Order: sequence, then C-alpha cells, then structure tokens
Amino acid sequence: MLRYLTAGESHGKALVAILEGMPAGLKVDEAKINQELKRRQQGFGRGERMQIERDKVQILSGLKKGITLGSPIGILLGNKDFSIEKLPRVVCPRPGHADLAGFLKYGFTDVRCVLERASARETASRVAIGAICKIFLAKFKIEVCSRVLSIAGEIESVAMRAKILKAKNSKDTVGGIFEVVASGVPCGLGSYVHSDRRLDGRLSQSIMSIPGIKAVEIGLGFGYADKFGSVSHDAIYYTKNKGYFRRTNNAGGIEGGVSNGEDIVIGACMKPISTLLEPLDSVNIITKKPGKASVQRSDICVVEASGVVAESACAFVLTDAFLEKFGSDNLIDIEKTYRDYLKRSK
Ligand code: EPS
Repeated sequence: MLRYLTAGESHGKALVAILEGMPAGLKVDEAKINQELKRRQQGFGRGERMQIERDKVQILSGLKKGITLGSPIGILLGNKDFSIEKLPRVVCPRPGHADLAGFLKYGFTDVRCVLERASARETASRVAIGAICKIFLAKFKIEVCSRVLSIAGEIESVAMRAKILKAKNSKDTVGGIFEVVASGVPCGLGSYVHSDRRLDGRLSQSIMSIPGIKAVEIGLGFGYADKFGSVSHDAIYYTKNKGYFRRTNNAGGIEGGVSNGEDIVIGACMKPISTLLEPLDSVNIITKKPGKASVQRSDICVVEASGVVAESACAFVLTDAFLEKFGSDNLIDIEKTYRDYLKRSK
C-alpha cells in the first residue's frame, strides 16, 4: 500500500525521499515534520555534525495547499555540510561499519564511496517520512513514542550521562537499549495468513534496518525464554465498556502476527557507534599493510536519536498496515470504514 525510497549521501547536496501511497485529504503541517527532524538531531552525546545541520524539509510534490493529493510526496532535505567532492580518500575501513564489506562488494578503491551512503545521515529522510505517517496515525488517535532504557548498562539518567562523558573523555563510544511504544493501535493490523504479512516481522525488519541496531524484541522478547507458558500469556477479559482487554501485555500488542489492541511495545539494542576517535586496528586497502581505521569526527552516543528513527520506522509500518485494512485512497472514506470496524469489533 505504502512505499518509500530515499537517496542521498551524507556530505552530498541533499537527502531526497519519496513517499508513495499516502491517501488524499490529509493536512500535512511542515512544522510537525521539522519538529521530528529536530528531535532526531538531539540527545546527549551527539557529534559536531549536528551543530552544522538544521534539518528542515522542502516538500516538492504531492500536496496542494498543504493537503495530500494521493500522489507521491517528494521531500528534499538540504545538507549544509555539502563537501563530498573535497573530502579526502579513505583507505582504512572502520571495524563495525559497512566500509570493508561495501568496498569489496562494489569494487571501489576509496572507502568514502561506501561510507557516504552507509552513514546514518540517511535516517533523516526516514524521519521525514515517518513524521507524515505520524500525522496520518494521529487522525485515528494512534501515537508512537520512544524512550531510552539503558546506556552501556546504566539505567539512571545521571549515570547514563556520566557513561557518555566517560566514553567521550576516553575517545570511545557507547550504545544502549531503547523502547518504542505505539498506543491506540486497533486490533487487526497485519495478518497470520502469510509470513510476509505478519506485523511483528514487518516492524522488526523496519527497526533492524536502522544503522547500528543489532537486536529487536517484541514485548517480553528474550524474557519469554525462562518463563512457563502459564505466566507468559496475557489472559483475555471483557466488559461492555472496555470491550476485550488484557491485564498484562507480555505479547507487546501482537499475537500471531496481528495487533491485538494493546500497546505495541518494541525493544531494540543499538551497538556503540563504530567511528572511534581512538581508532581500532584495520588494514590499508591499497597497500594491504596494517593501519588504523579512518576517523574524521564522530558521535559518542545516538541511542536517543535512534529511538526517534525507530518511531518513524514503526509509524511507517503501522500506516501501511492500517491502509491495507481500512482502505487507501481518501481519508474520509478510511475514517468511515474505521468507525464501522470499531463498532463491529467491540
Ligand atoms: C549523522 C551524520 C554523520 C555522523 C553520523 C550520523 O555526519 P558526519 O559523518 O559528517 O559526522 O554524525 O553517522 C553515523 C553515526 C554513522 O555511523 O555513519 C546523522 O545525520 O545522523
């Protein structure tokens, strides 16, 4: 139903995105998109690049007087640091990044040809797309948020900041765990009838594809491994006012690949940023002699920003699944189908 494409290098002219399949009749407030872009740039531990860029969208197509036409929405995000042609050649791939596999795969003689596109700068485009999806979901009182659960093993905010500072002082980096919660999601998004329609599979893919993410879990996730079934599953209750409901949500809002009406809860682990100011051992790809991995500048920690990107990824998948279930051409038609469905399914 809904698809997107992004293009752009980290230090190229601009990032570009196209969102196709958004229904007609949705009012899109550019300020809301820019607000999300700003959230992605924040968080304790961001690097110098974030002081240079002031990410703001320019919407090129798909809207008339701020209202969607149902046609592809073209988005442009300029790079202030547009320096790709002047930047030096990179010959020592960074462990942990796409550098080594990328230059071998594409046959480059400059690792920069890989890292420019592999950079997490691309996630700004995904946040712009996700922001439009969030505007759509808000029409149906669906909200997606995120929070940091831990940084390098620390769970208190003061200790998290101290760990980030410690990493900074020792020219190191840290990762952590964040959680994304989608509330107000109706029962019935996604389907058990085929593997590629399962909502948990689709959400996991979208979050796993964010740079640096190494693990994703839904609800209790790995926590199921050491529990009995009797205390794992969420018993079902019903009252006239509430309809069907649960008192626990170990399933994280998804059973059998279908949303069950409870909050969707997703946890994800982000590894420490792989650009280290005190670089690890590497190999010069020209001479094949030992060298140190390339370094220009780096973030220390981007777990909070990754949470914002994951919200966007999740908002995109939920919008896609929502359009599948309730129609995809016109907002008013979709609202009517949704109301009828809520009445029937209560
Ligand atoms: C990023 C832009 C990049 C990095 C970072 C994320 O800018 P630069 O390379 O000019 O410093 O700060 O990239 C990575 C974390 C990465 O792994 O490539 C951004 O806009 O988020």
